[in-house]
Amino acid sequence: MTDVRSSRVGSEELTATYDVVIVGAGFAGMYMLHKVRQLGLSARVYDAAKGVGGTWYWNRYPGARCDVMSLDYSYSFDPELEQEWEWTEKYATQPEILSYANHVADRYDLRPDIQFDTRIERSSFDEEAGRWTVRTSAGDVVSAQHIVMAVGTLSTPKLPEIDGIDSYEGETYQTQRWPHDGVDLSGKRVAVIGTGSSGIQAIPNIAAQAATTTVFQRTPNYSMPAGNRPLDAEEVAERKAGYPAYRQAARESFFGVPIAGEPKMALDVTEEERNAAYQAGWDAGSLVGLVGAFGDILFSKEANDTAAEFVRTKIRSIVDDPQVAEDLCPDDYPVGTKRPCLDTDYFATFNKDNVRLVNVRRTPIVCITPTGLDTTEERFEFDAIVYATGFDALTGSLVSVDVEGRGGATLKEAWADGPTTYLGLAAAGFPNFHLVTGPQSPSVLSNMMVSIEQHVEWIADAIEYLRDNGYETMEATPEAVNAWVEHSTELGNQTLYPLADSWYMGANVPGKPRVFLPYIGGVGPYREKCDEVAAAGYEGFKLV
Ligand code: N01
Repeated sequence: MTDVRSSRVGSEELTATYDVVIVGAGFAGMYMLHKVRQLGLSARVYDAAKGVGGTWYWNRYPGARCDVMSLDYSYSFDPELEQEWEWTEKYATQPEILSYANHVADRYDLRPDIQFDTRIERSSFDEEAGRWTVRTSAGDVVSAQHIVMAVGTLSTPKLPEIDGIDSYEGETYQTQRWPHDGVDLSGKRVAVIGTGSSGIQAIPNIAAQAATTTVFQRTPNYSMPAGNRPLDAEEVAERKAGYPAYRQAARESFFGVPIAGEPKMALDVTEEERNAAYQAGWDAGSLVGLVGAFGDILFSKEANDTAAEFVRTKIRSIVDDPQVAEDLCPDDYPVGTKRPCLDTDYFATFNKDNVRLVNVRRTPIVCITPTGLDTTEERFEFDAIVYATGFDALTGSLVSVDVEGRGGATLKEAWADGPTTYLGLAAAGFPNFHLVTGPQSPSVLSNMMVSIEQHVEWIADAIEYLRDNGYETMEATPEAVNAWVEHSTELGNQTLYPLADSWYMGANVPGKPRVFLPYIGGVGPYREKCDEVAAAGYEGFKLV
């Protein structure tokens, strides 16, 4: 047991005691620290990286940029920050977002309470003391009343299960762990495996340098042109002048980005009207441009087919070689049910003489060799292989920490059949264990900044409520968790998402339970539900 006064836990000496331990120094962890400090509480943030920024610290591949507009993908909690910071492009580059993260860390003097280069290895709940004991890779053993898991949703990189992967003797790169000093691929024969958002952003940039670029594609993607451009001073001034109302509209919206007007249904309008709306969505260069064009696209396969065919027609019009165009056309899952992508010249890149597409559905990769890779039909030699093969999303980074809750039960065991949370904020059996943008919350189906701010503020309010009302712990009840999981699953099943083998469904990780991981009830309605729970004295939580 932890005796805070004697600074010991069992036989181990405590190195420190905090009110709150925060795991992760990305946008969630940094804001959480800021909020906790405002409550006058002590906190320590741990992050395995050597700097702040979370996903934007690690994902430095060429072409990495946000695909939510920079004027939306930014904190709203401080009017001075949002007025003073100057975004330069419609979609900010990774370096610009990282410099924003560093600016935030400096502006609120966050660094003294952040310990970099340190992983949380084990956290266990001491029932008698009602506190967590947290052990880090740096040898810290700290006691905390609360743990906030601000670990991000896409933070545990995933390599493909291909035989011989370790035998390769050339240069190997992963988009999710790109070298910080950059990579010079000029004159090299480069393979890229993976055509999700990361691959689709990286491939045109790699192809601009490399002697040859060979893209190994398993599943083609519905990608639209980002239409990136410098921001002009007038639009920035206008947005900044209207920020309070705009941010509020984002909080109340479905995806965390305001969409004007009530959407019509695709099947209620004429083909001309439909295609005009899709064209407008395509031209807008926005993730919600196409999927948000009509209210039934994510719910009706027939409606979805009209949007999917629109994208396929575009791909065929861009790509010169008809067979390559067909291979690039997604046709076995509805548009929007795998994360859509925004690109800059992705499809046109396949018109270059030195770029080749290999459809590994037709000719699967057999193995990686010391000098390249073999498909069922061909032997390839490369100077470098780039893996753009994604993440163990939403749960990977939560269960990789050895978290022991009440009775020594681990989160990994508790979630063996899929995550079970209350509101994506808490899990039964894990008191004072708070999740930021956890599974079964809108998280990855939203503008992450809006969802991060909502969760951080909700958690900070809850911690304050406990303190001010003489409670030590809060814990989601099994009944509340079951009801929320049932509700979240039911909503997911009303959509087309389960039709795709996506990371939303956990389908990209062998052995991971196939469940719909995020919450599709919409950012605004979800926020209302969370606020109601808090207003009712944290209904669904047991407060002790
Ligand atoms: O990862 P992914 P990502 N052989 O999982 C393929 C966010 N993000 O890093 O679809 C061959 O989407 C796999 O094929 P398949 C965004 O939310 C945002 O690109 O499983 N291929 C797929 O093509 C995004 O959704 C931004 O058949 C294999 C690819 O690897 C999420 O991060 C930028 C394979 C993985 O795609 C993840 O994106 C980047 C194999 N054995 C990322 N194994 C922006 O904001 C896997 N693949 C812009």
